[in-house]
Amino acid sequence: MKLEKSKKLFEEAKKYIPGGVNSPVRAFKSVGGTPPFIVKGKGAYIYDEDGNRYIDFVSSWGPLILGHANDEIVKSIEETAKRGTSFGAPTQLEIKLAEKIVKHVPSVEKVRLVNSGTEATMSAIRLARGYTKRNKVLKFEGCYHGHFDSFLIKAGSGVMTFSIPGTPGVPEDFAKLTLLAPYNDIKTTKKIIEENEKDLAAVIVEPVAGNMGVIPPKIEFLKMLREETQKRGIILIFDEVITGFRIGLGGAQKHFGIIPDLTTLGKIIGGGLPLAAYGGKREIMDHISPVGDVYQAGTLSGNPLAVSAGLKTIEILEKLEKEEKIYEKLSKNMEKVAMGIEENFKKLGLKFKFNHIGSMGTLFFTEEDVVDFKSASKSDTKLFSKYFHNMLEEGIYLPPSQFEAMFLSMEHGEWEIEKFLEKNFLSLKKIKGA
Ligand code: KE4
Repeated sequence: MKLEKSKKLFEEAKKYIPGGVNSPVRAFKSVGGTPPFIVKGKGAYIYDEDGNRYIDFVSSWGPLILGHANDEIVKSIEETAKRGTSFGAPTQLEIKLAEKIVKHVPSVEKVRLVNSGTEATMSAIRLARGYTKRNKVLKFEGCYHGHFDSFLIKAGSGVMTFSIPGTPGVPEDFAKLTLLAPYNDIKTTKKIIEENEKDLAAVIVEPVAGNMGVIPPKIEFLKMLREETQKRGIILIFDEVITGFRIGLGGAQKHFGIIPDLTTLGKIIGGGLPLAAYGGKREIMDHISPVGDVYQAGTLSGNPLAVSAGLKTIEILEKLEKEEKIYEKLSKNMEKVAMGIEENFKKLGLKFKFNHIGSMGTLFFTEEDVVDFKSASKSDTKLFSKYFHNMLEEGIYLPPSQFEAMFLSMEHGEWEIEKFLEKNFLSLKKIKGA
């Protein structure tokens, strides 16, 4: 791939923006090389400044389940923008989106819209602390919930890619209020909950891990979390920023039949615009200002522009689910990808691992089953980088990190899947030869 223009733009960007990017993982630091500067996206494709076309499996890190520049979503944004983008006042549109979320997400009786996943998880933690009058929170190694101080303790996305355990700038006092347990480890987690039950305000978990690469939960692990928190009045928070409306209209909680006290959402519910949410039981949510005394606010929260994109997205998903069982279709397509990869492994005598659920998946360069942060960390990131660049060269745009998820959208059809598998074979073969 010719990347002359992107190279120049990257140098230009670095003059004004730290690392030339507005979110670290985009800088390709963990895979090396120059990130293509994108000019356009349509359907399953993105195009860079040098005129290269890629099949996009990043989907803006999850939001674009309907593909890039979906005509109906663009139209809805255009129409809304003509009436004004933000008023800082209540609008009917917000009720409509809140209604959809309440209708589909089993745990949500009331919901507050915010602007990013970090804002959603940060607010959910504050609410849990305010509601329980306790201070400690338990998270899981390798799970990432955004860049709120209390979470940057071995987070699995971004930070783990840079392998920084925690990060400078987080006060010791914050860090010590966050407990860590291994994902899917029932025994250790139960013990930590028991030992800290008096101080634990919340347990926050990605019900399907996406930020150390994709790791589905053991159902007994989620069941244990629900039971152990329930009996101690600890708030169970499912961080469904990735999985919400990704593995079904009701997210992972509907899929696994395990209902948390609070849920955070983002990505898909904004349809590609900045919008996220936290919600849950009325009894808990009514502790949020102005009803209750736990404060949280936001200038652009629920702004009509982002809400119109999110609302249109969910309306389309509802229609597609009714007419053609879109989520089953997306899962079947990811099954095809998984089978094809396994076939390529066999042909090449490779024994790597491909974890997937619904339309999200990760190819781990390790021969051990990947069930938690420890086993994910055994992946050969150098091999991943070679594979990543081989695929990029072939016009396949994957997340530039071993510890992220690739996504299929409604726009990834037979041809795109065949192309992916063909290039996957070539890229793996090249590595074998390397
Ligand atoms: P944002 O603040 O980036 O909107 O959301 C934070 C967040 C919260 N919870 C989960 C489960 C998440 O995956 C995220 C953000 N995901 C990363 C990628 N895995 C965003 C990409 C980036 O950091 O640029």
